[in-house]
Amino acid sequence: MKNIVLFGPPGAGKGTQSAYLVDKFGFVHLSTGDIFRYNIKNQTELGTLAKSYMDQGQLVPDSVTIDMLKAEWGKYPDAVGFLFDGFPRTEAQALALDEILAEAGQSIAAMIGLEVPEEELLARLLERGKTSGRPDDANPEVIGQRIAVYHRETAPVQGYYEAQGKYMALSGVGSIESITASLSEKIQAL
Ligand code: B4P
Repeated sequence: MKNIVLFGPPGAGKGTQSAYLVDKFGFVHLSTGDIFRYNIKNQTELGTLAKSYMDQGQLVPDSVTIDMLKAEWGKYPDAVGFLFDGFPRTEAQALALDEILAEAGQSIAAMIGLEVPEEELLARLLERGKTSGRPDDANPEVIGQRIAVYHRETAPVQGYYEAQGKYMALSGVGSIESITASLSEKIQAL
């Protein structure tokens, strides 16, 4: 089983690329952002809680996010592999993910980080905000906050996987097709 973490700052192209990789490799796609948005749309208790953080550009607390991810992961005992998108976003989440997988005799094969300059991230998210209906994309201040939180809390997760020899970087700038091709090459070589 190949379990991959797709990593990068907000707007790097994680969600965009995941859709193609799922088609190509048959991964189960676990996007914590998508799961939170599903809960917000359906007005669940979890959704109300998540929204209060997401609208401010803050991370949803680790305990809530980890429990949710574990429950989702457990729904796919026959998966050929998982593509984790937007998780782990903190070192505590990375540790928890290793524990969850180890209990099932599994592990992460690689973390692939999409690298995109900050001006480009801001432009992409503002563009998406015009049509996505996502409050966290519509406001430049909230986007700035998300990028700051990424640098402070999420970027160190790269070091966690580097220490295990599992981190690889890839440019997230260029056509969506060319980035999918480069990602696919890396995944096939694992
Ligand atoms: P996410 O849903 O993960 O949102 P994101 O970081 O914006 O990435 P996304 O995948 O949606 O965007 P993409 O880069 O594909 O998180 C949202 C919020 O949820 C977080 O801020 C946090 O509050 C909460 N959350 C989620 N996970 C959490 C966790 N583990 N712990 C705690 N809190 C958590 O695409 C961006 C745009 O770029 C798109 O419009 C796309 O069309 C465009 N684009 C993509 N590739 C491009 C390319 N090559 N060229 C040009 N444009 C491109």
